[in-house]
Amino acid sequence: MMDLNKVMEQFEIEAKLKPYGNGHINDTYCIETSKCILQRINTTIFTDPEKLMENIENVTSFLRSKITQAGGNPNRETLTVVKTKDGKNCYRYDDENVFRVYKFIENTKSIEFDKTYENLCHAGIGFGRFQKMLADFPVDKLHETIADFHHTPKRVEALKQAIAEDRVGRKALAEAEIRFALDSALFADTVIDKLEKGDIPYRVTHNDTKINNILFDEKTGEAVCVIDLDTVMPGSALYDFGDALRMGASTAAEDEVDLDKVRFDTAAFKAFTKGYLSEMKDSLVSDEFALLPFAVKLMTYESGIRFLTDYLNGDTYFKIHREHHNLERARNQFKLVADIESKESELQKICMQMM
Ligand code: ADP
Ligand code: GN1
Ligand code: MG
Repeated sequence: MMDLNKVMEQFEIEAKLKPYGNGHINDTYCIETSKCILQRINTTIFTDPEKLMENIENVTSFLRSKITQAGGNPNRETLTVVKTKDGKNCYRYDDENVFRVYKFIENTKSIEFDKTYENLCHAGIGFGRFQKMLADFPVDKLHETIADFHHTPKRVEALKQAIAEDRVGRKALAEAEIRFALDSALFADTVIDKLEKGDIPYRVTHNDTKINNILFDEKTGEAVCVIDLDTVMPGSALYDFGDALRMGASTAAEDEVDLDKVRFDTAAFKAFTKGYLSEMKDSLVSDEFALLPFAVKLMTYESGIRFLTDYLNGDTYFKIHREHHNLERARNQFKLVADIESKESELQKICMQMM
């Protein structure tokens, strides 16, 4: 393990000395150092961290001025990148070890499990507002940090290649899941086709809208700040909406193995959608609006095939905690896909009632 204190010395961290107490003998000072987050960027996945940090710097600066104009608190409502002493956005120790520092956002909480409908409504407002505030950000200024991240048909191609190669001899263990994935592949190109034809717009999207990528106010429970901006790229609003509900409206964790526990909760969908549309209703074009329920199915399917592909490739992408973890995750996501499909018209009705 490298010396992380040495890493921290590279960053411009404010440290103020303030006289402390009322002692009559010694000179006493309190060293006030701003609380920060240190992250090592995963350079296996994000191969160009400098470009990634350029995206984050541009997006957060843009948000900062929007938040200020709206009378908000930019130190709380968006991430603040702490520069290195030589003015860079990250510190490259070597090719595997690249670090960044953000100011710590105080008095907030993360929600991992046990989300309430109220949490989901606030998450919808948070992600919707994030998209709305970035509506006039110049999309072409952004680097693609992971190529074709939500290009579902290319994800299907990657799965087919993994099946053909069967690198670690797991194909036979995943027959049912492979069949489900390939049988369902027909709908994979719906969103990308519409983007490419110009029926729906490319927007600045977050692309990883898990509920734990929002910080909530500790007291009020309101969404304070959208974090984890590594995948902010040009994309579709549908990706963010669908991905948030993939986990947000599941009754179980993403890797729950008891599939009877894995269901799509339409009331959770309603709660999130209510929050999301309160921000985005006037911005969405009709095709985006019509595809909201479908997007949840699509993103859940995409997530399932990504887990399955990684399983067949020998677990090289997602961290695993047990041998068949990625297969279990894929199974879980496919169970959810089937459940979402059976509820799609009900979800459509919920959306119509909110217009
Ligand atoms: P990962 O990409 O590994 O998911 P995140 O950027 O989401 O990493 O950070 C992991 C966790 O650290 C978050 O869920 C949140 O709890 C906490 N966190 C990250 N950034 C901040 C911050 N600026 N202030 C307070 N907490 C933070
Ligand atoms: C990864 O880093 P984390 O846990 O927020 C992944 C997402 C997946 C998610 C599945 C860059 O997100 O795309 O949906 O796992 N992020 C990346 O849990 O691949
Ligand atoms: Mg995260």
